[in-house]
Amino acid sequence: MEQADLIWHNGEMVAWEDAKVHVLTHGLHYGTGVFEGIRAYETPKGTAIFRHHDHLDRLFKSAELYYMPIPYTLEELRQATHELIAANELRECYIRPIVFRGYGQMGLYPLDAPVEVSIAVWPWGAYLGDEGKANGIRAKVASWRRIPHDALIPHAKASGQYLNSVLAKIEASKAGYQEAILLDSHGFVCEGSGENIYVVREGVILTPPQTAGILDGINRKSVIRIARDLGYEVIERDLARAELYLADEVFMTGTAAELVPVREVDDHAIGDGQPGPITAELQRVFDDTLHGRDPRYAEWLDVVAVPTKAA
Ligand code: PPE
Repeated sequence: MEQADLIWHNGEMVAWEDAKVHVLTHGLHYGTGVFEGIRAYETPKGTAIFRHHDHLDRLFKSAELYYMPIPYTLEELRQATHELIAANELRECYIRPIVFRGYGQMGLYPLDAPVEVSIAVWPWGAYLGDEGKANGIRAKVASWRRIPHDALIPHAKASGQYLNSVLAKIEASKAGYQEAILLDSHGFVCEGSGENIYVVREGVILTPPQTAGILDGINRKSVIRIARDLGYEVIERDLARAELYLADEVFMTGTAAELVPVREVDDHAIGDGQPGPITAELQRVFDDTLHGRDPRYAEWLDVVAVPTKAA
């Protein structure tokens, strides 16, 4: 991975290589952590963090669902992130805040272990590759089902839950595909290993509902809003696996991945095997939105003052 200079760790700026934890950190053993993936982009107003408040709000909700009180306010973490981006002199970056149970207590009762908070920022290019973003990726339905609501909390972005995504991703990669699509425990389409998923059929955009075990993606909300503003009908409903194969277009969204067309699922070409027109239009408007080129969505940008390196 690419590195930056500084990481914010429990209220201090520390050197990248010094941002370390003890091997008996609770979260390392039991996955007791929650995190966010956020991106900042260069915009005409300077570097801006996309839907920063919404991501931090989800971080606080994820923490609460796992009984982890965060020892900072949302505003403190927002400010810390601004300072961190400025201190690292980054114009564009991925932002990874993580809240986790630290060192001091072993065993499955975590409430006496300290809650630690770190924020890292670094440059992270196209998650599924530039080629994938431009021409679409090949995806495979995983044999692993997405974690059910009655075993874990799909609405929480929790570290331990990602073992499920990791298994699906390894399986898809070893089979030669760029991404995995997970079905929910009822066999309906759920999401990618790190992205929400959408199908376009006869001009209508379909996406699995909250009850399908999805992560309630910030980009999902954004793209649904953009699609409706463009006049498209967006329906949240259960999707049968074959509806992926029969789709005119399939695409995915996520912070790391952004908006990525899917050109094949399980070796079935989607449409004519190239990104379709609705996907391309949404991708263009979404990209303009992220980069502050669309005034309709200016309220989603949290502008950071970053000194230029040359100055
Ligand atoms: N589902 C899952 C399981 C998921 O992890 C993500 C984000 C999404 C949907 C899309 O959510 P949103 O980013 O709010 O639109 N995945 C993050 C982690 C990726 C990683 O490899 O780490 C991300 O995109 O940052």
